[in-house]
Amino acid sequence: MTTDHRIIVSKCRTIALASFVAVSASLAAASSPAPPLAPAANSATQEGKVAKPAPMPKLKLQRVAPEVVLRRPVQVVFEPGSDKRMYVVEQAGRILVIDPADREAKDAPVFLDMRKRVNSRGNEEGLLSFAFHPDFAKNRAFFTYYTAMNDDKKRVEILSRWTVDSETQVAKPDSEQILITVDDPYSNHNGGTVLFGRDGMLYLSCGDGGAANDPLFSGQDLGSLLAKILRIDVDHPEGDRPYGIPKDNPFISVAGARPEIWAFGLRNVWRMSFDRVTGELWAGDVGQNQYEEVDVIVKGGNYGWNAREGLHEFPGGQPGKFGSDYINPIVEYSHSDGVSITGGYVSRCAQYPTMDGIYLYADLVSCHIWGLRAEKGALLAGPEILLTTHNQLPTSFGQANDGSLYLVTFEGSQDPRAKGAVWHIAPAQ
Ligand SMILES: [Ca+2]
Repeated sequence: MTTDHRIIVSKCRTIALASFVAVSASLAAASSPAPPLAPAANSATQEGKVAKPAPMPKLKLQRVAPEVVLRRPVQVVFEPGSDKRMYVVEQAGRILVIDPADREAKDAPVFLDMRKRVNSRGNEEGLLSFAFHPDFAKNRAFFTYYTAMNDDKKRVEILSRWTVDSETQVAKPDSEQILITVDDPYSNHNGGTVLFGRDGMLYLSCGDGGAANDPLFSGQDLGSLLAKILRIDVDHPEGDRPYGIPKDNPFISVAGARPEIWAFGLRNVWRMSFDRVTGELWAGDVGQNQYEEVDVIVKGGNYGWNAREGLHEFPGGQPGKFGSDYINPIVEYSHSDGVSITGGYVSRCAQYPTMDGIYLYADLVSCHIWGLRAEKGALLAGPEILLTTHNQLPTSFGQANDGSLYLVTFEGSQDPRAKGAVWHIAPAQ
């Protein structure tokens, strides 16, 4: 979501093709005690020649349930095993269910209404993300990540677990169990995506807490959960914690470090996703004044905030921290091409083979959707603009069980009452 004080955007800018800086995959060792797992850096064939990647198709959109009114939709999630049940997250705190094949739908049943628990006053506050447990079919569990005000009227970010009523297929309103509460100093930069990896672990992205410039220097502080990606085991509580710490988390033996941390130095990962084939974790990290970045997240990785913004030294960054000991983004783009990155997904849909392996991402303000191909952290092709949505502001992407992709947008503005839409993505030809 957008950063700083650019709150209201009434019209998307149309911008020429991005002048990206493509970044090689020569990943430097992190400045952290535990080194990251550095991806390999080439896609050479056995003959030593680099295979030419397939061209990327332009994209087209088809609106889902066009008569259903949505307010500030920020995510779509599909029920495991059922592409007929698409869950749309409204930022104010509701989750609605839509059958994307039903083009005549007039309204959408409410799966969860937690608006009274959510603080959605700030542009970046609200119910931000939701995920089903991998064993949802058995345990009927799901998870939410949202901003709230605690009993002392202080801002907090909350990760919690809920249960669904199997008969009604609606969330049990009294089933919330809070797993993590993070003190949040400012209204902006709250992350955040919650999702599960193929390893069965829950991953959560937390922003740096807000204001500007990372004033608490949370990015490089392993004692803080802010500006991090966390990884926890929700199935094995330990002691006082309602969750477990995976034994292979990178900082469990580091004095003063929070053991939940998987990666750090990330300013505000609004959206992230796993590639279903490779298992790689892709993140769009929202920049401050100049650069947005696409990152592939690795264990223990340090992505440089606030010493760096993208590849560049950040003015006002933590003294003495700028250097080369950070993992480079796959690509960065400057604020001449957009203002706030919306991370997407790697397309993995048998119906659309020309899109296979393309990572899609967008910018909330310029409304471009780009595609790129990468392999093991090395850029192979792109990024190219595959579509510009103009007056539809891309807030999120979603992926169905069949691997096909969806786009979520605000219509025209980020006004607090803005309507929104969900779109199915397909190749234009
Ligand atoms: Ca915040």
